[in-house]
Amino acid sequence: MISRVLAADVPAHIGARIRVAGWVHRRRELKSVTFLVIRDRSGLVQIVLPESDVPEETVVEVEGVVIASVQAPGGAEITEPVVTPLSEPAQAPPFDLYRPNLNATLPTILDNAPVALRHPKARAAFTITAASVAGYRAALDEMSFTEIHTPKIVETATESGATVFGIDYFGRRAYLAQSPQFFKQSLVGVFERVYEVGPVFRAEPHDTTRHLAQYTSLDAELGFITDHHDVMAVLRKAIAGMVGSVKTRAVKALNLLEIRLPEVPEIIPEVHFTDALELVGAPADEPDLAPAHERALSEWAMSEHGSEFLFVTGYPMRKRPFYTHPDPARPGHSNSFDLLFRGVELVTGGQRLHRYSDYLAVLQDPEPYRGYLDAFKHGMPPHGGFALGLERWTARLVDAPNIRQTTLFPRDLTRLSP
Ligand code: AMO
Repeated sequence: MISRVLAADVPAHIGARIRVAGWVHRRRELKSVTFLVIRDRSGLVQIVLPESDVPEETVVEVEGVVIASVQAPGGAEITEPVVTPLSEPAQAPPFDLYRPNLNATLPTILDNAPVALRHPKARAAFTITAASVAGYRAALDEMSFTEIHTPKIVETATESGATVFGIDYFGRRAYLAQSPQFFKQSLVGVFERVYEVGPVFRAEPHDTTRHLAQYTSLDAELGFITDHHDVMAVLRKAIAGMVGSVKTRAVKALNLLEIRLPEVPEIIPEVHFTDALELVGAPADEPDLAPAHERALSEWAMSEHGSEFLFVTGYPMRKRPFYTHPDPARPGHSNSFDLLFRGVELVTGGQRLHRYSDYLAVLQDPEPYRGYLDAFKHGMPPHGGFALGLERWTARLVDAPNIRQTTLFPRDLTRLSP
């Protein structure tokens, strides 16, 4: 059998007999001729034949001769084809995959995710996600971080106790990990610099456009820092690596979605939490930033610094988890930060407590954290880290109004399938 040629490479084979394989993306019947557009992972190619009744989304193999054709996508088409169906669809999708956009509501798209994701634009967002992760890994590898894989079934909540999923673990109470927080901190004691790309779980009680019950967290943690600014410098490099990777690996997706990638400034502007409240006109005793504040601050960063990224530092200690390191110079504030990107919080991070005695001082009941605290008993360097929400990142890159559009199979308050 002749070997398979990808759709995008067909124009390079004019005059040759070739074999392509894929899905019937579109069937167009004219009076005396039928056009089948075949879709594979590389793109589309047109087949011309006298007649055909294969329905769209049939999986086919086609052998035929390539000729130049100015009207065909890519400037070439396949004639004299022998079309062999490999799998016939049992049902037509509830939308036309060949139209420029999926004309369906978000619930319909999500209910039919396995087929909706075949739409070139729906799929493109996920090639951008994949390129982002490749860039993240490359950037951290370059900075001599070690990739780790930590348990997702855990003994205690790490973030807010309100958003943890409890499970039955052989008759004991266990939880789905909200973050690899404790593990990544312990492993600084082993590798000094670690990162993880993995799923995390949040029992988010609200139905919002930026929260999922399961999302992908890009975590990092590093030792021997002076303060959170060392962490922020690593994060900047990681994001520059992600943008650079998308630029080179996801060219087709970028063009298809007409995406404008952000510039990552050499120095990302930074504003202290107290000044941020003042900038947005919020009361000085406000413990956190509301989504509207984050949008306003992003606008300010753009107009004042020409940056789509903004670090907000020094969040109040009372709103940060117990492992957060206080700011020695500003009582009540922490050495922590959020990174805002295009109006939303994309990353949270900061310096952590690193002495065993500090943890004993902040934890009313250290018993549930015994496993975690062991690392600190045996000596831990000053350290810190961050976590970036992957689906939020892609949503902001492709300007998707809802995070579910950049999640393959979203999990939320009501959705458990597909
Ligand atoms: P935090 O809880 O702020 O921090 O989460 C970090 C980042 O993860 C994303 N994110 C979410 N994305 C989708 N759905 C959700 N429900 C959701 N919740 C959070 C956001 C957020 O900025 N352990 C700390 C990180 C650290 O300090 O290293 C943590 O998990 O983009």
